[in-house]
Amino acid sequence: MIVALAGGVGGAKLAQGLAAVVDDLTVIGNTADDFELYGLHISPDLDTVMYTLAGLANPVTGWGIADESWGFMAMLGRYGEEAWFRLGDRDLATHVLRTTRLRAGQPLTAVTQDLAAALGIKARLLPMCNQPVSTLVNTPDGWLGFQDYFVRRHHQDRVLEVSFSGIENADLTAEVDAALRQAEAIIFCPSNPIVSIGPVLAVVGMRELLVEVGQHVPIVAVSPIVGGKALKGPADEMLSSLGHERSALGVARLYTGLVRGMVIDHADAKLQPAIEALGMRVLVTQTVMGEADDRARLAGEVLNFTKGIRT
Ligand code: FO1
Repeated sequence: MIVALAGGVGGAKLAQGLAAVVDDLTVIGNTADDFELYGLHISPDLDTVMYTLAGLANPVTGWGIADESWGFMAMLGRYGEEAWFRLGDRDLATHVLRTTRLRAGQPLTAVTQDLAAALGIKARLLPMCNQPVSTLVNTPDGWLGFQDYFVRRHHQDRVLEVSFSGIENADLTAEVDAALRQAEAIIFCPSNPIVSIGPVLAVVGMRELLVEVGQHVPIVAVSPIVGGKALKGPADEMLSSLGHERSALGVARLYTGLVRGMVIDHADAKLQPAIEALGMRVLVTQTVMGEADDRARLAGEVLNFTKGIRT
């Protein structure tokens, strides 16, 4: 069984590639982007992975559903609402069901698995934890909720600090614990290392478990930074403003002590010796993913790379 840790759109693409080449895949998704809007529990990263694995994702944005209709948003507009977070009509059904089931007392893990199964997804999709965790971003204008920073303010603010509110109460779920203990390889997808993979690693007990499992199972990460730039989103700016190097090497440094291998792009081949000096193996390949075939191509290469890593 292969376990992937994933955040937003880049993570979802590699998860789709992995699902095409392995029979038994578990994806552990970031839930620190979750927030409440109009009384609904929105889990953007879980939904991005879920829709991508189901073949439903909007190919242009990467989030949301393809061929959406926007009647709900249009009606909100008529009421004069400043609707900065766009919820499509089909997507809305996911949030309504998730919220109803959470209110009825089901844990997020069970709700997520039910929704994913109903969409015909074979891979196991697990939230990183069942407790609420919220990423907060400190900016020159003060602390902002993650979606406020990311969507409403178009991730333009300088990020001075990041915190994960509620993380001290976030435990490993039995499902996440079992998946990691059964894994033959663990892959950190090309997701933002600070706000997508960061919260997953911050769940109480997660790092310790990864260190334990990593003694006999290869753990590798795919860099979301190519040629000093984030493939999508603010990971590059965030790395520099938080004092890290804005490169695949900067990402590798953040994962030191956890991962044994880094997958980097041809554009970053010159970083290979510096990453190897951290004690990691390096695979240099094309990490920028196109459509489904290309995602499966990268997934296959990453899996072969894990097989060559002796633990
Ligand atoms: N991202 C945007 O940039 N604008 C949106 O209006 C937006 C709506 C949205 C609705 C549902 C959903 O599951 C995701 C949505 N996202 C939107 C994406 C998302 O908020 C971010 O990409 C992630 O949180 C970052 O990983």
